[in-house]
Amino acid sequence: MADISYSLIKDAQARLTDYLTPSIRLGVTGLSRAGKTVFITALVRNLVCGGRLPFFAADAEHRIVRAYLEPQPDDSIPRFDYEAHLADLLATPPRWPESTKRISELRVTIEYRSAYALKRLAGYSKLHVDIVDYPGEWLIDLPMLEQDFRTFSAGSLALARSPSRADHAKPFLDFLAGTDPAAAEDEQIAITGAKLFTAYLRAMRDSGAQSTLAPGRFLLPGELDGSPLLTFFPMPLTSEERPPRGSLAAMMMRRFESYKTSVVKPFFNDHFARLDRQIVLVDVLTALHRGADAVGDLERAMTDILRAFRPGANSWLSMFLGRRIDRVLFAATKADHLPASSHDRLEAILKEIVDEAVKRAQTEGAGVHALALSALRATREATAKQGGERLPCLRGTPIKGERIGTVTFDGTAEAAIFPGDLPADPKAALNAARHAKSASLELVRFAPPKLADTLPDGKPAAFPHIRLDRALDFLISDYLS
Ligand SMILES: Nc1nc2c(ncn2[C@@H]2O[C@H](COP(=O)(O)OP(=O)(O)OP(=O)(O)O)[C@@H](O)[C@H]2O)c(=O)[nH]1
Ligand SMILES: [Mg+2]
Repeated sequence: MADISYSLIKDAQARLTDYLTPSIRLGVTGLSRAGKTVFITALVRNLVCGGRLPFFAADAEHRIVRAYLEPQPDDSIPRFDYEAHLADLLATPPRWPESTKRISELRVTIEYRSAYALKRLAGYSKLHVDIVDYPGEWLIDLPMLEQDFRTFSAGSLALARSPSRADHAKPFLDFLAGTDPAAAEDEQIAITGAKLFTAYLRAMRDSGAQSTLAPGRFLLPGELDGSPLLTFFPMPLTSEERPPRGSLAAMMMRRFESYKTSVVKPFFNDHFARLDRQIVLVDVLTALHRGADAVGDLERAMTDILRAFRPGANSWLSMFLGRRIDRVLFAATKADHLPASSHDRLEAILKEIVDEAVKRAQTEGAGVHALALSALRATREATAKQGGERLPCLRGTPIKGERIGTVTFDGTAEAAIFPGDLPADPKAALNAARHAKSASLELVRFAPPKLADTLPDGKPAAFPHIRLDRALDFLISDYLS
């Protein structure tokens, strides 16, 4: 009996301590393939293994005692499968983790020595970092909360008819031209229209588009696949009046509203509005590589995203969001595709894009920051001889099937790649990219580096990265004072 009550008291004490431990909710997002899973896996690995993080103030000041995983506080969110993603990276040969399509969460607890002598008297301090990984496609839905079906349709169709999209949208637009909004509602027409609209969104995404792919669940339906919630499409509404009851247009309008109520609002309330800090991972290099359309699209996407995080004073979101998310970091991922001399330049280009997006979104840019990083460095800097000259290059193992010119890589051989330097002037570089059909940037996908699980002394090995520590510093350092 005494034993039981003792253990109950211990348990209650542990829970109270846990309750009193400060926590920070860190959102990690980015569109499909931006690098979210690799970022979280590498970040957690470097924290728990005491990796080299010289620009992470608490680590540079030797104040981190240890970091470890703990059960997450939210039972209803799937756990981020850190161990499985790690196992992929440590496999022989190493492989990148599988694509993930849903929200997930992981709690890392950091034990540290406070920078303040008084606080140190109480012993080590603790911080829970709750990392929430969610698809950027969901974020792009948030502006829908401010729209009715008429404004959503007008915006969505204007974009579909724009020159860079009209080809992909043609089957859907042709279908729309032959469909009467006043006709009686019909499930089969709704299904056909939604399929064609989704095919257009998918084609845009596959061509590298990063913006206005709303509704986001059309591309990432998950458990909603086939549900009436996703069986609608934008329709031109000519008259100002409500469409007649029982018409196709009324059916689309009803489903649009249900999508907002059943999909977008719960995401907003249960996840988005609870975040303290946010990192948005952006594949800037692929946009630069693809040329003008992709760059224009990236800029539009950044504006949309900023409107979600930094809504203008009169917006619907600002009423609900308050000022909870006080820092947003945009990070250009996969910087290891460039030589070190270009990392600052990539960062400067992203800053330029962010500054302009801040202006366009008519928000203030306070607390918005940009940097370039590689969560897991897959290349090494090297020099190669060419015609008697020594040139800086990158060494890595391109993934099977990747090509440069006439060379196709087999996935096993290492190669020296000359990706080319980014221009020194970010404004000029961005202007050139806005007009270029394709950039002069060589881009091949690399296999993950061969990583050791443990060091010779048996301790777990940290992973190589570029500027991951600076990201961590911006996002959480002030919580570790
Ligand atoms: N070279 C290099 N490649 C990276 C890095 N991070 C991500 N990648 C590449 O980008 C791909 C996508 O990374 P993920 O982390 O799976 O991206 P994600 O955003 O989680 O993707 P989804 O789960 O599909 O939304 C990987 O398979 C790698 O090919 C990096 O730091 N360096
Ligand atoms: Mg993922």
